[in-house]
Amino acid sequence: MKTKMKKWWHDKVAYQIYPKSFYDTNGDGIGDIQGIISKLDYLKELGIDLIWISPIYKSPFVDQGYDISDYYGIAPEFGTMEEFEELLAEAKKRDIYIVMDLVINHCSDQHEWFQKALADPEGEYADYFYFREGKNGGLPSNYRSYFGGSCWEPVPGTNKYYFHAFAKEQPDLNWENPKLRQEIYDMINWWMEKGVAGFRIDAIINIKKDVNFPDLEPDGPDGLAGYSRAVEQTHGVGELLEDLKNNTFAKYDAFTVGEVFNMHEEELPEFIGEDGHFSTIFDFSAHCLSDGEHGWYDALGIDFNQWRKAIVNSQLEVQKVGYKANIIENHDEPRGVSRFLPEYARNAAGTKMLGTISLLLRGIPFLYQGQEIGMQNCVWNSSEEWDDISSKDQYQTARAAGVPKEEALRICAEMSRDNARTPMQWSGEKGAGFTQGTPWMKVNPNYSKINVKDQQMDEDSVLHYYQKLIALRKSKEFKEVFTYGRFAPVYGEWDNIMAFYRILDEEAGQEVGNAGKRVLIAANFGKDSVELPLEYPGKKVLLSNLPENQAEDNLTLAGCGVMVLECALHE
Ligand code: TEU
Ligand code: CA
Repeated sequence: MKTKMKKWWHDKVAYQIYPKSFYDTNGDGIGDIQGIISKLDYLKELGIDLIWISPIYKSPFVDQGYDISDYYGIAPEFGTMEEFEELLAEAKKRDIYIVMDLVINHCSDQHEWFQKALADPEGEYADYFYFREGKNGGLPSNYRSYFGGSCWEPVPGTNKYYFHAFAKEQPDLNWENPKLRQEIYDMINWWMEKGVAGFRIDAIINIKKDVNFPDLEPDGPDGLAGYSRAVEQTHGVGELLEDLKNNTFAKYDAFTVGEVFNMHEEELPEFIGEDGHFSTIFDFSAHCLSDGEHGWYDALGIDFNQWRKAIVNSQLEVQKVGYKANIIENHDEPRGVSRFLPEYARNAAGTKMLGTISLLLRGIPFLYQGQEIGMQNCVWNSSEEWDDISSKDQYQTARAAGVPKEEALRICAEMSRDNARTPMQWSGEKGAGFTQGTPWMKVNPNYSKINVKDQQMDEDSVLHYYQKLIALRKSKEFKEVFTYGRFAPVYGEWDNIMAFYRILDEEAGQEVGNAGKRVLIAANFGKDSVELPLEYPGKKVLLSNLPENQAEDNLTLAGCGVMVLECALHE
């Protein structure tokens, strides 16, 4: 890719905050905006440039804020608009950008628009949504929503149904309606004017519908077909996305990161090319490896070779076109340490190894709260412990498919979104230092072993390692190569080795002159030590989770060892 045009966000390191579980300052057991403000210095020290905050708008919290009832209001659980403005100002003082979550495929059933639509199902607000009559005495189509059950829910007092891809409390907005689109654009511009740097854009591919809602081949005992299959077959989202961009983000040079599943691969340049719909989109290629055909219960475990292949292929494809945002985990995914590392590697060394790979891939790194201390999946003793609407549904789905109770619990415990939503572990004190009160959600019992405070006092901790890792990525000398250097996989035929170069040369599309560089990032996911012959003489160890040894001809990597080694650019 010829990256002649540099963008302000190319070299940023981002951090996702799930506000409800981040830090509670008033003892109600719920994280809040003041909690975020009070941790800005912590994030600054970690090296964070940009924060994405999961939704903080007014919401009934059926889906934890992804069901918005007022796009212009802050949820009182989190604070006030004045406090949000204070957050913007405090972040700015520290050169930190704030990115909001934009949930515009759907709103809450409590939103004024939907309430007006229900009150007058023939009126103009009904056309903000998809109100449809049933077919052949049944529902308008046979789609199964993401959270289970039909995508169609009766509109009371009529013979119509409204469409929802997610929960029934999250009615989908009708993007074919120009009035609705204008309302959304006005709202986005209002937030941009307030000073946010951009948006993470939720479930955005879903905005385009085949408005004929054709039935699909049923794929489960309920006789329904998963809605994602309809999304896969839908075309034309690009037009809507361009309209969105041109009326909003483009005017502000905003940073936008799309949450995109089921994209047609050939559309990647339109999505994230130089002049794409978005600045970037998340790379979920490793996460999608555990998509089950019918749900979590028939998901396959992730094996190392598949994982390596998924990431390498994705990196090679993306660099022809633009940048993806790299993640290990987020608020919808289990903890990466518990998911992508074999059991013997779920320790500090393995955690540092996984973090090094993720942060030094080509793309925009996003850390998720708690990742920097190596938080892991929680122990779940019963499905009752979950709050998450999706975990509950997946458990029911597994049971309905005949999976025994114990087994259904075990599987869903591994995949539950609540693994990422347990409170941030700030200290070994009661409530993990997250709250003085009763936390809204179970605290992971391992907080006495894994927490910020202890790690701050330990030079060798995961937290200190992440600080060094981010500092290296942003260092004057290596920022260019880690931002614009191309990705080239190496040692792909070696068992358990995940390794790649980042190379700054003419081929990387930059003017390099004498400043060319080659950095090798090599990790040994195995148990036993491995000796790799170096293709290019080693110059300097930049970072490692092993006792440092200068490698020149060979690189010795103990099990769970990772090394970042500057090598000679040419042989
Ligand atoms: O997630 C959207 C999300 O779409 C997933 O359900 C996705 O379709 C699926 O994993 C594909 O494999 C976003 C938010 O991140 C999530 O928290 C919300 O629950 C959801 O949208 C609805 O707003
Ligand atoms: Ca609170």
